[in-house]
Amino acid sequence: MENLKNIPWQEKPENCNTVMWRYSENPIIDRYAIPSSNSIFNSAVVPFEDGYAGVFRCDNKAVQMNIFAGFSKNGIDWDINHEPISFKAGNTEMIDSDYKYDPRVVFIEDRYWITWCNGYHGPTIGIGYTFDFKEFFQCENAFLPFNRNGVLFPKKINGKYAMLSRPSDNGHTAFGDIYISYSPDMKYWGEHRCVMKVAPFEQSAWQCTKIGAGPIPILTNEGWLVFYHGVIATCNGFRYSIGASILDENEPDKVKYRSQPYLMAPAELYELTGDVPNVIFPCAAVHSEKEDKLALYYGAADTVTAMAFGKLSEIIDFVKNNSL
Ligand code: BMA
Repeated sequence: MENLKNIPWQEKPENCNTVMWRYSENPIIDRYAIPSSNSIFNSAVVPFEDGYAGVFRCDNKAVQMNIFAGFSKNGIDWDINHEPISFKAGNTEMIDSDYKYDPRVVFIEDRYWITWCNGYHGPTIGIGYTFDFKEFFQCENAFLPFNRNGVLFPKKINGKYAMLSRPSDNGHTAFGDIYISYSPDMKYWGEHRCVMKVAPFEQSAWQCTKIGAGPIPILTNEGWLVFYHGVIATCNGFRYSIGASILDENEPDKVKYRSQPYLMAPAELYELTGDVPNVIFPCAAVHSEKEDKLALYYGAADTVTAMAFGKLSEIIDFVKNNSL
């Protein structure tokens, strides 16, 4: 379990009756935070040296999607590089990429692994790594197109790397369930198993159209805590909310608990308005088990980056006590 000392944090407001609460100074990253950007959202953060590093999705003013490295002392105020990440060849020479978006980052063993939605004849899951957030290496894509929301587990499970993903189509996919795949070497992926499907409309409509894993799973006493986005197709388009599930520690295709109500749904102005209204999309979380603190990073309305906080123990209890 991680026991970070400098978790970004703000106490729960007195009048708040929900399990998670938003940072009062949201959004933490403005859409124009670097000179080229149209929007900065759906981005990943990880503890690094005496602070934090991140991989940020910055769409430019031609609305080309790419990922950029950034650094922060406190996890809230960020300096994002003005140039996108440039990858060298990792475990392959084939590092084609028409675009990159929705990154996740995790430290495993000796390096920081990055996954993202990689444009290769349509979206699929790109994989790369870095030791220092200066030099980056790109590996083989994990899957065939079309796939999105590739999220690595932070350690090997039964001797293999494990990754959640969401097979999709080439458009604004109107379906989507979460699968798990395993790899002995971060190059060849197989043993694909279904983990979670969309919920029945009449039971939990916020997650009835598609679901996709968000931050890196967190190992707790109950199993793997997985925040995910759930989507409902409304008459005005998709609405993205945030829920959580708990997967079995050693057999993570087994769902132990899954939140029937959402943990968070679009409600603040910066979530309700923007380039794509009514979207909150989590890609990272940092936590301390000892301090019982969790800070969640999410993109808001495909435009800006925001944060929310919660007590780990209360989030776990909420998922257990309100399970589908
Ligand atoms: C998905 C992805 C996300 C985005 C979401 C809502 O398909 O493109 O990056 O946040 O749609 O537009």
